[in-house]
Amino acid sequence: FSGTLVHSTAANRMEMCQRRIIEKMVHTALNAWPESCWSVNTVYQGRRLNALASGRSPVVFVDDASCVGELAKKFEFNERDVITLKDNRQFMIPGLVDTHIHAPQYIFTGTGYDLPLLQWLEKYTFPSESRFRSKEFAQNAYRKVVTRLLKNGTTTASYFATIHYDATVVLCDVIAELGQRAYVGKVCMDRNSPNYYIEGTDDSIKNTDRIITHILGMKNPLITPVITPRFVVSCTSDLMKKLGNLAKEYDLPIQSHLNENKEEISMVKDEFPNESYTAVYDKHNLLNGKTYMAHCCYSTEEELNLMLERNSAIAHCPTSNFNIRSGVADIKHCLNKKIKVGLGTDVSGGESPSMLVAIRDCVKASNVISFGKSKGFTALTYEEAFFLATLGGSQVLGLDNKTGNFEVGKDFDALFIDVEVPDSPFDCFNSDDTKDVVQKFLYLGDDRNIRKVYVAGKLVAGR
Ligand code: XAN
Repeated sequence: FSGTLVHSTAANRMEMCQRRIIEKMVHTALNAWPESCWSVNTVYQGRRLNALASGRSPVVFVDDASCVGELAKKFEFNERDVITLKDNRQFMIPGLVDTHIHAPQYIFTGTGYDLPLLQWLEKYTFPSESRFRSKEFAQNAYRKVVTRLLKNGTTTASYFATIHYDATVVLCDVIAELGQRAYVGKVCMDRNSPNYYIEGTDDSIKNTDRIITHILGMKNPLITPVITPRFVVSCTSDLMKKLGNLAKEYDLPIQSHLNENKEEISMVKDEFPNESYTAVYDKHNLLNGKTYMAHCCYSTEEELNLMLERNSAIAHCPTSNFNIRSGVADIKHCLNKKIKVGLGTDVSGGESPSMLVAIRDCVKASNVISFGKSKGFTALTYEEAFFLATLGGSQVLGLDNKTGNFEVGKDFDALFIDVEVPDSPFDCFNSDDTKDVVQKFLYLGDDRNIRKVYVAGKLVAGR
């Protein structure tokens, strides 16, 4: 088993070669993965796999090292950009997509799991987020969280920042410098919040408009602004309406929280007794094909149907749902209904910045759901969870034309995995077949196994 990965600025000129080879690769992948794996072409691993990619250029594969040699001469590849995949202990997977993470909450992740959502927000979250009024503080914290995510293979992340404009600019600058693909939202909240961490409705709108203008002005194709009302509990109707207008004016994605915790839901019910939580967002023009909502643990059939009708998506955050004892979302049911679903770490509700943990907890959450189901129910498989962490996530963010798998024409967002690094946290044996090796990595691996991380063809982490 051998292979070579090449980066070249000339790669996009090789369409003829591409097509023949991609067919071969897909064939190999189809043979290697069972039908239950929805993303059959997301793991390319096998005899003499060679991937060819370039700067921001499309993904191209070649299947033969000697062929790469010829192409290298013709297109002047840089030797430095050639990786040889030694055997089935080294493989490439698409970059991981975290559809829901609170960047500022990284400062207290791993602590404070003794309280449920609303009390957790009050005691731990709001005091921590308020510290981002200092740009200097933000600079240090945001550099750490983005670096940590890249190291763990998160090539795309959808961030909640804080209410602060300046600190959100800092987050964008750090993301741009470190080369991640990201959605960034300045958090909006004008009620039910402590006086040290709240904004007026007009300020919230003004600063959202400013951050949108700033991000669009960066002209960085990897960074997108996202409209971010914290949740109904902390936003007035006036604020939500105005945010709905901004989303429409700029044609932007929208992210928020929905049906996470019973106490939260009853607060919304008290205020809007005649409509569902989901319908409240809808009424404020915040539920459309570019909307993705975190959690949805308690969404009713009627609410899921409304999401489906609007083509809105779910950011499933099982780790957080377990930690702050919110609930468990029946994601199998949502997928059966054809609702788009991705995975989120939800740091710091979720303690780990690693999407591998989200993948594992996604399977476990589905197992928990299965306890209350009758015989015919099958829980989500790890392959399905892997799909949610890659292509599923990119669909949620509307980025599936750019990332999520290695389809020819997409950007090269990829992880080079090595399960036999000297400090690997697990062991493989000769009898392990290819699928077992990938499964072991998903269940037991960590950032030590992620040797190189590429976003749009650029090496952004690794050695
Ligand atoms: N609802 C929330 N849920 C969560 O998991 N984290 C948060 O920060 C938050 N804010 C509102």
